[in-house]
Amino acid sequence: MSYSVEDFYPTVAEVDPELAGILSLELERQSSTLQLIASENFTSKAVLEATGSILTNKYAEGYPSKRYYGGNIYVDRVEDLARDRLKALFNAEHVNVQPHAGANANAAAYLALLKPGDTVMAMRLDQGGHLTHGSPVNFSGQYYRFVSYGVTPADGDKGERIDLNQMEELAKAERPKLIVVGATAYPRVIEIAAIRSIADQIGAALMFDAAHVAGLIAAGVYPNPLGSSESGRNLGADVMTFTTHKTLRGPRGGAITSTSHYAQAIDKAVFPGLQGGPLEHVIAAKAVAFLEASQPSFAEYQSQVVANAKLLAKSLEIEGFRIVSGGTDTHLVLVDLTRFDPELSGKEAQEVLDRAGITCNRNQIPHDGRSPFVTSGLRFGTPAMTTAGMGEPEMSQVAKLIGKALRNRTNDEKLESIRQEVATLCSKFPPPPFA
Ligand code: DSN
Repeated sequence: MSYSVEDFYPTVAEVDPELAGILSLELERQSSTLQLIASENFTSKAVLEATGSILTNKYAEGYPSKRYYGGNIYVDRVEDLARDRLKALFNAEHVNVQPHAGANANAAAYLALLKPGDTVMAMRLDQGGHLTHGSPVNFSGQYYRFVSYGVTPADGDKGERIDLNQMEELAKAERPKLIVVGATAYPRVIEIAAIRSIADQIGAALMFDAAHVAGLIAAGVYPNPLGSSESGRNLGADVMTFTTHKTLRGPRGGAITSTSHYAQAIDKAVFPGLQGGPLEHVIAAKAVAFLEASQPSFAEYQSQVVANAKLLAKSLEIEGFRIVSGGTDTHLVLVDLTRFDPELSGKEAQEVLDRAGITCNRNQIPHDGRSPFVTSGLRFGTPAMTTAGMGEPEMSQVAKLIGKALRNRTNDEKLESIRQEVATLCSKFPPPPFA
């Protein structure tokens, strides 16, 4: 008897109507409200199918041809496919597609490059850095000694850039073993060459956390920061970690690329250092996403993501908001609410926008007087709604809806009518899996 893969996919509705009901509500939410969280996207149907595939049944500890379990003849082919495609996508000497998430990828990079207690220099969390860049509540801040750099003061569209002078002084004073760049809320391109030269002055390794911008890099709309150890002096990062589900538009997960110099250390750190069995169904979906990201249409998509973010920033400025760094070079826009209304916190603004069908997240802004739980800012991103087909005219409409909702934040009737406007707009742009 032979089976086709379809035989293995009874619907959730048949097996578990309770869960199916919740999934339907979430589907309705995703397709009738605006998804403006900068770290989210809509994957393709092919990525969804691979993520839900029978590969979830298989244990495969180890790496292709070096597994600790039998029966991996096809799993090896899947993981090799993902690795080869990722290598080509980023022109990388070495790749590891097993990290379960971006945080795991960062943990593995630290495990490969550092010993507990070593000094690491990374971006301040309130100026764009990530929890895994040394937050005291995260393993990174507990096992390593982090020192932090920040951004320059606000100065129209020239300020709030990574402060290279501060970075150089701090590097010379603290002599970190590793410098980490890359951020979760930094809208500008990071100039890797200048930072590489700071790292070289003190003999530090350089890691680029590309969680947010990996898709932009794959498409060539953001410079590839990964260096090479095969061409003499390394002019870029030694290691690049990233997530596969943000701008890269794949399944939830992480990955690492590095120069060949760090290949063995990275692989040993991911397994057996940090993780057990790899999620081969997710690795299959990563393979699909890497293939999709290598197509010309993906480059067009990412150019539109950036064009939409630039227009969204300009339109929000017209609505009376201050835009951190005066604009954006990427997929994200960081809004300072204090000029719009000093009384309005990021927390309240996020909750009001949720009621109006506009999903985003509150975020600290540089030198924020409010805590990370409250904040004075909002972060918006264009990857998801660009996938759904929105362009610049819609971004200007979205900015107006945001301004209108926040100006009418105590008026329930007004918020409900904005929610209807949002639903009408979204109905014209169904994301691909629902189209
Ligand atoms: N979830 C990521 C982001 O939103 O940027 C951080 O982990």
